Amino acid sequence: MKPQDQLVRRYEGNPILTAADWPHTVNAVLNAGAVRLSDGTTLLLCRVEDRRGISSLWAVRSADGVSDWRIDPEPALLPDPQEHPEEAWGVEDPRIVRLEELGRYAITYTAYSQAGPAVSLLLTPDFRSYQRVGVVMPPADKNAALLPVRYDGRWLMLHRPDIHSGSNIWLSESPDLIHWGRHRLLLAARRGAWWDAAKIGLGPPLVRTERGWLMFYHGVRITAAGALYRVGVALLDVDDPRKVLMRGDEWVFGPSERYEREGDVGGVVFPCGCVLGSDSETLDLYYGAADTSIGLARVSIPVLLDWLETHSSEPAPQSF
Ligand code: BMA
Repeated sequence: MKPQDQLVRRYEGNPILTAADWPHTVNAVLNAGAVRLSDGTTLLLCRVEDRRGISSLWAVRSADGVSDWRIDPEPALLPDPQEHPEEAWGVEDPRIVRLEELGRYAITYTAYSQAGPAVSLLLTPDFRSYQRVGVVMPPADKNAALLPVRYDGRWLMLHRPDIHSGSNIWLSESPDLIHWGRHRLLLAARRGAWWDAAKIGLGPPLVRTERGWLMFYHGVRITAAGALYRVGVALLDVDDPRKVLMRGDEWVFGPSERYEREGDVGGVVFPCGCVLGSDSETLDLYYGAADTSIGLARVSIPVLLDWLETHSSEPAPQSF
């Protein structure tokens, strides 16, 4: 096996969750946010797509983060088209970050409607009760996550607007989680033949390491057979996350197994959540496979950071 193939190792029991695990008929279970709760339980907030095509969010819990998933009896978040017309076509792809200062988890998710995908924010103290903050980034925007701490008194959010200049990762600031500004381009899709040329978007929330904020992002390449969704890495400055320190040139994780190549949208791996192991070095990535099921893959953070040191191209300065 080549070293690149060992950077991200799949769990041999994949997929860990599928539509067949649900107590009622659903089309697909995919793109889950993830968090380890204070009692050690791993909680996944799964996007569950019904057979109309509309998605809702369901919490599932496991003691070891791998097996024996218990599905909460009620969904965590159902679209509410009456009160929240921005959710008319569903709620999708959550990312979860613990905000210690507020004693809350912040869940950023895609609110989908005829206006396009928007970023909405949901707060919860315990994954039992939820408070909608509402739309924080108007359409078309998705793939958002907060940073867990303020910088200079302001919250930071990474997100992916779809605009004239392309589908790239932006960073915005807020004093109160409601009003967002100081928007700036952080990381742009590459061009031409690159694996991340068509568009890029944040994967799970950033992971703090000794060498910087580790970012996993998905990169899309359009081929004659359709889009390929693969995963790459970048490193941001811990003192100033507006600075990209490194960006891996090759992707580190891509669709290769049958459950990643075949499904509603074949050729897609799409991580939205990760959980740090008790050794503080191992990271479990939870990813949507072919927009159909959920897989688990494991990464050693030091090994990945060492790889990045030798496989990083000079990040191009970003202009507006
Ligand atoms: C993206 C999102 C994801 C999906 C991916 C691949 O644009 O909509 O929900 O997993 O496409 O189809």
